[in-house]
Amino acid sequence: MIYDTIAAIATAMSPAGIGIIRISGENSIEIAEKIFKYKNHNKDIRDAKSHTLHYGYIVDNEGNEIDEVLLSVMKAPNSYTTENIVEINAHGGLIVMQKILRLVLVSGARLAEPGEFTKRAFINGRLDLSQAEAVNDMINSKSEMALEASLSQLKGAVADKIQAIKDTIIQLIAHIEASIDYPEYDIEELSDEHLEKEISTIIIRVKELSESYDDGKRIKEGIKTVIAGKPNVGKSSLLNTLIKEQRAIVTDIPGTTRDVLEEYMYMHGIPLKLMDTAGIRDTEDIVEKIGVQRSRDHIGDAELILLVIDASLPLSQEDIDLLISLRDRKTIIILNKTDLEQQVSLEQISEYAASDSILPISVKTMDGINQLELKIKQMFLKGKINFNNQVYITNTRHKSSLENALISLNNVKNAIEASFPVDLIAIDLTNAYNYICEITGDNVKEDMIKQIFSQFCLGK
Ligand SMILES: Nc1nc2c(ncn2[C@@H]2O[C@H](COP(=O)(O)OP(=O)(O)OP(=O)(O)O)[C@@H](O)[C@H]2O)c(=O)[nH]1
Ligand SMILES: [Mg+2]
Repeated sequence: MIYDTIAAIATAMSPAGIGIIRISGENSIEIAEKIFKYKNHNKDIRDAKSHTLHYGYIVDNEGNEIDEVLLSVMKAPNSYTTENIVEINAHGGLIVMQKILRLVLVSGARLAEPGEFTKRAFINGRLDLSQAEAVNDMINSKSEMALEASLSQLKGAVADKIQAIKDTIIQLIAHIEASIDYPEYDIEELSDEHLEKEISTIIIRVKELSESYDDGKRIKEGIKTVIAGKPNVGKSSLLNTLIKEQRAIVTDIPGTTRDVLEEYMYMHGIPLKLMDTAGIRDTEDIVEKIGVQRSRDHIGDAELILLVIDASLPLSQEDIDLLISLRDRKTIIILNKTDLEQQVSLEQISEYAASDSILPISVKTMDGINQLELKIKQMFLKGKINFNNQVYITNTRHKSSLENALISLNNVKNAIEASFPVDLIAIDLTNAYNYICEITGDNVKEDMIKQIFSQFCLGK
């Protein structure tokens, strides 16, 4: 299909060495001809071969040189969008880039909407929907691991799994439909046992993929790790040390942190979303009170809690209350300030928590920080989280399509058990198929018809 020609600044809107203006559509090379002049000769850019780079100037309609650039030409269909693409590599100044973009727009392009280049790549069939979404995820990746997950999705890892599931469902539908529509061909009917077995296998595979979302989400967003404790124990200091940046305000006044601070970090291969919270205590201060409530809320749905206790002060009731309330949670108890004289002993804490979850450290001298990082790593590698080489879905839309497919597949299973007629079963099976197709964004009908006839060679 032919669309209008779109253009946008493709690089970040900040001063940089190089900035790229991207133009895609039928007229992009004509537009380039209007604004580009070769440095050393008078050739016509329209004669350029695909995938070539050209050195020259961008000039306005009065012939003024705006910037010295490298211009690349990628002709349809071998480009990102499958359309003619011109990319102008300009000097990255904001004013220059905007000037060039304006010139491109005046010369016949329209300003692209967000994601429109990738949308065209999808509409023109170069990427499926899950791959197009992966492009966006890659751009927004906060860690190497998240980047790997989206790269594998872009390469089609999710699409391959989906395809395998789709193939199995469609074979069943094809078989059922053919036996309904072409009784004269005497197609062997599927036995209920066979059908049930096939459906159960599909359910397991869909479930597996759907459940990979939790790990996928962890990779994308990090394991929610809340640093908690009463005021002034060193929570904010710990956050700053772990992320190696003076991000949170640290003072010796209890109640310094009022709001929740969130930082993403990558610890020994494990992505963490670290949260520094307000120290928990009873207070009349309205602002602090809200902060304390937020701390409690975040502790409520944290996956890991780093409970900090000031070991240079006697254990207080506030510490004990927190220790008790976190008994059944995944918690590391950090006895901080070991550089000072100790008032809290390991034995005391062992009354409330398993001794291998307690760790003395000093944020001030960095004693124990390595052990803390190792402990966090151990906790997650011991557990069921395993981030290696699996296919994860990381997208909520995919998750909900898979869940809907599961509902339909379970309906199929129940219908078989209740010995419903096959055409009813086919309806639910088709629903499941359509939900799965939503993930890759396929055209369902054509796909299905093609499959049915290719499988059975009917109607020749
Ligand atoms: N001696 C010593 N002092 C520390 C250590 N860690 C933190 N502190 C000090 O303890 C005080 C409180 O530290 P913060 O990090 O602000 O404590 P917090 O738990 O975030 O406090 P609130 O935000 O008020 O809840 C500061 O004066 C820090 O310099 C440590 O390991 N040793
Ligand atoms: Mg603080």
